[in-house]
Amino acid sequence: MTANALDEAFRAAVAGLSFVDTAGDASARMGEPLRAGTALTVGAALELFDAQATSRQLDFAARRLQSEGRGFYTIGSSGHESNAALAAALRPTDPALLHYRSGGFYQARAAQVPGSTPVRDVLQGLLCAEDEPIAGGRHKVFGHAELAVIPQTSTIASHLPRAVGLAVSLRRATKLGVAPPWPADSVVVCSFGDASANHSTATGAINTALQTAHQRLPVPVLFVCEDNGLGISVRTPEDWIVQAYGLRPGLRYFTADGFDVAATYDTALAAAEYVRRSGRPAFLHLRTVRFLGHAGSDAEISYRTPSQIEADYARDPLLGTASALAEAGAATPAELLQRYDAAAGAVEQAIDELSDVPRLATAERVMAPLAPRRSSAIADAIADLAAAAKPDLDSSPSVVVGTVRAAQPENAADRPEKGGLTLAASITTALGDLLAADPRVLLFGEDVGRKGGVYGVTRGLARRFGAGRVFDTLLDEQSILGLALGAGLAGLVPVPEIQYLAYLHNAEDQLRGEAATLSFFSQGRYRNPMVVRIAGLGYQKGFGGHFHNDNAVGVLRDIPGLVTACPARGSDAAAMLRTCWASAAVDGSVCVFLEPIAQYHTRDLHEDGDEGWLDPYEGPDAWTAGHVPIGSARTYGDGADLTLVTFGNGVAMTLRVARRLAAQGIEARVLDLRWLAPLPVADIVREARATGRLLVVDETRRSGGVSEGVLAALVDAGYSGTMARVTSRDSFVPLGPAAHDVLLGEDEIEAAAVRLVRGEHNDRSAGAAEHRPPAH
Ligand SMILES: Cc1ncc(C[n+]2csc(CCOP(=O)(O)OP(=O)(O)O)c2C)c(N)n1
Ligand SMILES: [Mg+2]
Repeated sequence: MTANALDEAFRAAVAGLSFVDTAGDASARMGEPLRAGTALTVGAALELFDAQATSRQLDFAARRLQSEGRGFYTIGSSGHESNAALAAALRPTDPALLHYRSGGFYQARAAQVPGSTPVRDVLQGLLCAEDEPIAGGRHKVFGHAELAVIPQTSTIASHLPRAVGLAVSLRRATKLGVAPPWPADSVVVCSFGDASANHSTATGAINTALQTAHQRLPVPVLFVCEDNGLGISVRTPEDWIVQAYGLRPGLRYFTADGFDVAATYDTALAAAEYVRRSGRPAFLHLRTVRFLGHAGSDAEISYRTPSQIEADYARDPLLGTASALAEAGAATPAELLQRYDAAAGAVEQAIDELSDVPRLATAERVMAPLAPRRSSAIADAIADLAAAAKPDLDSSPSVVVGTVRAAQPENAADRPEKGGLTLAASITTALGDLLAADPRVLLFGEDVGRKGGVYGVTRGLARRFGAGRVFDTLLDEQSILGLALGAGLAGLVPVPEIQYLAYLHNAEDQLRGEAATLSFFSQGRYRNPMVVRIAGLGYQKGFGGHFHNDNAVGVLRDIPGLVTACPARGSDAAAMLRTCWASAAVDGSVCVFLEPIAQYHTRDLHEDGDEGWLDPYEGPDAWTAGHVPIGSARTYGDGADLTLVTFGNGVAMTLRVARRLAAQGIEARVLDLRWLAPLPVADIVREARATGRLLVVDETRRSGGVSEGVLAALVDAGYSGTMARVTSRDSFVPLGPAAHDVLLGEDEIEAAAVRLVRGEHNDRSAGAAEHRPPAH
């Protein structure tokens, strides 16, 4: 269906409406109900018609602008404009996460906020204008900080976990004394399509909301399904949405036909009131039609007949509002068409004003909001943290480690004897310090609360800080990350835990598509700071198999702006955790804190009982001096023969190998990357040039693993020395002793180091055995 055909059908239908002349002064009736029994006044209905008409005219303009080569986006809202009534039923401060067809909502929301320029906003989005208010020309999204509209990605339903997380967090933040940016009694509204309602992200988020409400915790979220019966070309089975969501215990279901503006408004009002009053989730099923195909590029005629398409004209929500107004005697057909044309005129005028828009023209400008890193502000935040931590530490139950206090670890292996803590105990203690010093910090995940995490890393923290701050979640990684996304928006600093790296993969888009893009698509107007703790990597003793030893980090390394920390030992872990916290709090960074499980409770480095892998836990006085900036490596030794670059489990292995090499007269230095993204490039290049021979010791896979980044960084920097790598194999990790056949081992590291020093490295790199030339 073309825009012209829709326009003509609407004009003809309005012209044919019968106007009921109530013989009164229409302007005097603005405050009266549109019809008996509705809360929608005549005046409000006229405003809704204007919002709907404006949205429709913007869809027409989008097609025209594209045909002129000026516009770049044509997915429209035509047929869905009844969502304007939803906006009118909500407060303009109710956070909204909108479907891409919620154009009517956007216009009506903006009409509630003086000074808004919603026509210009949308056009600037279509034109990719650099001064568009939310994405700044990076995408066409509905979003505006002053309108409480949080921009969404194109990934359908991916915003629902965040919406649920925000609903849970608004009241929780207020309880914790943290003022969220929206009123504590807000309703969080999220809209999505009928096909999207089947997506596991949607079903998971709705389930999470219900499970939360089932525990009598507030989760004031209104799910709005804009049901046009189609997902691109695929029909949603008749009555499926009501079957799926109309009968869910705990989910109050409301339904409205978008053609009937008064009924839609009344139903939305009842739904919003229910959610606000009860703090429980509700589902509003808004029945719509879809005009103009899925997008400008969609040849709808290939999967729908002309008569099917034309039958929808009679259900046009603009026509519905127009006919209700005519029937009420509030506007004549001619007056309605005048308003419709006035909306077109306003759109045209705004287009003229935007005839010469500035567009993003350099990579630097595109990337500017990607990941701000204000290193001195991060350092200052750590100094402030130290000041805030001191009074609490003085009074908290803790044990003295050297001259420093730390929480008492409950795992026997982690108890300090010679004045040091394991990696796990250092993380526990540092988490405790963060919780004590910053009331915005929340810790949550599967088993994080009572059990204290699968490996005991959060043990004791729920008891110490209460279930409001350290708590168990349900078993759904998308929802755990969604809670973090919402909590960050609400002004908190969430520290979610994912039990194993393998199970991040299952929810990865919440990090990649949602968390990491928000700053980019909102120019930092919205941020979702977080520090995602993930237990991962291989070499676990006692709990084997791939899923508990997953070493696939490629999926993290290529996410623009994401910080990935990977501490090898306790002292680094504590300092790096504080850095991640500060970066999240100060710059809104999305940080992954990858904890090598196999090092959690390791005490010894070279020999049994040497306790070489225990570290003192430094107290607040040392935090500033001990600050570890993002992207700064740690170097062990100053051997001149060889530089061994490693991280994670590799650090302890490589330090042992370095000792064995020394016994053979090879002096190596060991560089622990500490940060897998951004890589400490300057440190790598400096230490490589210091010896002229570099071996990357990488426990992750040969393909997509960390070594690729290290070697490429050296090539980019023009490093001219020799270099080689040893890695784990491109395999999943098997259960039992065979794990060591695919995971990198110390013998392999040592042999490669010796070969490199002897100049034999090129033909003997591990993992490439099948390509090796015959041995000489
Ligand atoms: C996760 C994901 N898969 C596929 C797509 C491609 N896609 C975009 S819109 C769409 C159909 C959505 O239909 P529905 O939810 O009913 O919304 P409607 O467009 O009908 O309003 C699809 C498959 C996507 N954006 N995201
Ligand atoms: Mg649909």
